Amino acid sequence: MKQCAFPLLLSLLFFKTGFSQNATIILPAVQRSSNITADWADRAVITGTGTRPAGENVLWYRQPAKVWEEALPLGNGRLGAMVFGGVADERIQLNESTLWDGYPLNPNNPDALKALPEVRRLLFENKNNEAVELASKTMMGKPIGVRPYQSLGELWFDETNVTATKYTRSLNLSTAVVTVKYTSDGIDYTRESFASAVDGVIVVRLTASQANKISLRLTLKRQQDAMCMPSANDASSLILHGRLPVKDDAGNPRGLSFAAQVKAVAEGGKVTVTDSLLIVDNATAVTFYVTGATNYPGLKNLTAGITTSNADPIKLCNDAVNKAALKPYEQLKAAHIADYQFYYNRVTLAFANVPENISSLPTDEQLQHAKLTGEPDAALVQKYFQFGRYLLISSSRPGGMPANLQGLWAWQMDPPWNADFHTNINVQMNYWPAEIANLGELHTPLFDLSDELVKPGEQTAKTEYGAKGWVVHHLTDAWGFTAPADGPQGIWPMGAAWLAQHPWEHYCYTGDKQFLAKRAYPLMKGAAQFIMDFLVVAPEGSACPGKLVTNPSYSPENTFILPDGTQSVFTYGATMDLEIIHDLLTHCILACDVLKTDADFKAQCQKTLDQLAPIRISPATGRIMEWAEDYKEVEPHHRHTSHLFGLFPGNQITVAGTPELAAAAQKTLEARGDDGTGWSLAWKINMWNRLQDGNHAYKLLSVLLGTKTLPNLFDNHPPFQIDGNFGATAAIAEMLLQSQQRLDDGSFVLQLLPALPAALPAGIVKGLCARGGFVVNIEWKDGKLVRAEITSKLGGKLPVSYNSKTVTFTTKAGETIKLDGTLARM
Ligand code: FUC
Repeated sequence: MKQCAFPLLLSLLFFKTGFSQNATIILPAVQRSSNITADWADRAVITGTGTRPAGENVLWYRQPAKVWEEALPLGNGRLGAMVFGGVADERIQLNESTLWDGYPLNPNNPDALKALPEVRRLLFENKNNEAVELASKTMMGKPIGVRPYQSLGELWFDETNVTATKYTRSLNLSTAVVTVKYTSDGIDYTRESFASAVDGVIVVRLTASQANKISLRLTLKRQQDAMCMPSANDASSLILHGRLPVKDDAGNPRGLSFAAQVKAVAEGGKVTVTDSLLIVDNATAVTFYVTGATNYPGLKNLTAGITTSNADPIKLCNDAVNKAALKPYEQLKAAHIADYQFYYNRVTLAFANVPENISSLPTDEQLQHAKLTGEPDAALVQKYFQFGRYLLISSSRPGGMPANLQGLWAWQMDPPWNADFHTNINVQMNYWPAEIANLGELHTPLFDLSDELVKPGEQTAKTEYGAKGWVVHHLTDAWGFTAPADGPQGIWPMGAAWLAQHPWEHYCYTGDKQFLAKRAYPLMKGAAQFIMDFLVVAPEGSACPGKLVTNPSYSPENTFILPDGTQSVFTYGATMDLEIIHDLLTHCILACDVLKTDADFKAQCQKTLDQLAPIRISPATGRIMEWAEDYKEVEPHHRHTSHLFGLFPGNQITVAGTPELAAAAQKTLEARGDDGTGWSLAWKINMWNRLQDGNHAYKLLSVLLGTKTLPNLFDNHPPFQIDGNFGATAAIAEMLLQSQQRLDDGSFVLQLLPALPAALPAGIVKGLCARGGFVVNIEWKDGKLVRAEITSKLGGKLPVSYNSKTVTFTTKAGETIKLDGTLARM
């Protein structure tokens, strides 16, 4: 099926007129039929300047989006929308988080296991490229990669107004409502949009200050594989329906079915639907109820072995819009805001000393100011932090899919890197803010994904490595792909071990032993079982004889120079592997103690840890060595700082506990430099925080906001990739609070303002979470702690530290400890 066809269709969006070579006519939205791209043109001429919308954490602009990366995101965890805010021509691009190409398959390479001993021998004999060649031939998944996450479709409409004044469009982060406002011919027009998790619809409402002034034509579109048509059972709805064309090896169709629906309810005027057009004439107000659905079986079903679903996406859409349309608009909106604020309102952040002349600028100009001055204003940092929380609330809800490389927002049929779940940094980074920013429940889709990967991961472990436990390589999809993908960089069997850090952290923050026993520990144990089978003893003549190392091993995705001047990527015992393994086995041992279980397994973990090759410092450079051999990197400023996993998100390298390693980590960061892709910067900001150097952290945050942030505040790899948003959100929180230091009695030290930058001298944060089950409010001024209020959810010991002083309290569940700037009780 191809995209919807229009009668009298003109095939170009822009077409040159016969009168002048350069003049172009822009067609009204519903007549456009060229390929869908990121670009958008609104025919309206906008004059004058709109005024700043009310509210503090608001993204706002004085012109519609000309490109997708300027549009404003809405999401309810499952449905996503990008609102362009066009006046004459509006585009709302739609996503549904389960719309993945592909199907479950067995991608494991049967040749891998036989080749593994030879690959290992070659690597131990420093014949790195011979190993790369053999592994590339024998170990790669079949197919060698995953299929993409795709856009659901597009809602386009054109209105009669082609001029506007006082134009603004905005996203209010405290209500999750996008508002477009303008005046045309003396009439004030307002459009409000939100994505309701309560009602499973995106609601768009158009109003005008005079009766019967809204007339428009609307259609649903998709680049491929779908048709737009009237609803069979609703005279005011359009449906976009399709099926992905993928077939299995036997030729059976395996693609998901999907649908989107828009229903219009007008006040005054009338709504008609013909072919692929929905027409509203002379309405005073109109509300669109938009939804989408697929027959994806869901992560929980896939985990249970149920790989197909009989769900009818058209019926699902119909039910959702009809149910929503029965409710008054104000009721839908109030329910949406209440649901959203249940999460959002848990944390407030207010930096003082915010310069009003800059903080009142439209967001794109505020960003431009950050770029020109090299330093973001504090209001932008505050907004960026809350935007990160907004994005997680909008793209990761319990029971749904985890946030992918683009959260859930993608306009393409083949987004960059398939908008997949990259497990060698990116999907984990998405969840760094979840606990500290008081959104712990939103972490659960990542655990659901991990659960779903266990069975296929066990199959991969067995087929490719002859190992027990579960393994995930450097990426996965919605269908449980766990084999090596893409190329040699995909032979990185550490994904499960890293993923297993997350449920452990969830336990540390919540103290939920039931969760630890039922969900976290099984994931951790299975990941550790794979690791313990995979590790091998390094032979004499290698860099670490007698020690346990990974082999093959890859420091994502870096290349080094061999002594003979050639380049390679494969090695044994890359430092990141050792750090991830140290993290995992340490946590497994702690979990066994908490749960009083598995003494033998615990002993095995301990024995493995004792024999694991250590992190080493290069005698030549004083930096943390990235590989077992002290190779030079091809790209000294490479974006991955993998060998500092132990600094962040691990906790093996600490300023207080391992000062030599911390100093070497600092040298490593200095050598890697203060630039990078969006996510790379976000990672390094967190690392500088852990080195307690808030000023250096802020320097990199300034680079991120000044150079790697798109006008809509989306992170720019480039291209758009959401991990940098989430990574930097966690980093802003960790400037103010850290709690990773675990004492022998199981309590965690709460460090107040551990990496406060001079650029943020005063402010109040309320509601950050700390390990051990604490909720923390902090006020500071002139760069110094003024007071802190720490509420204990679970009771227990509370060590608090500030400025090298530590005081320990004993708390009862529900109790709030109030402290002054010297940590004395108030
Ligand atoms: C990793 C990174 C790339 C990109 C991709 C999605 O492979 O090295 O920069 O972010 O993930």
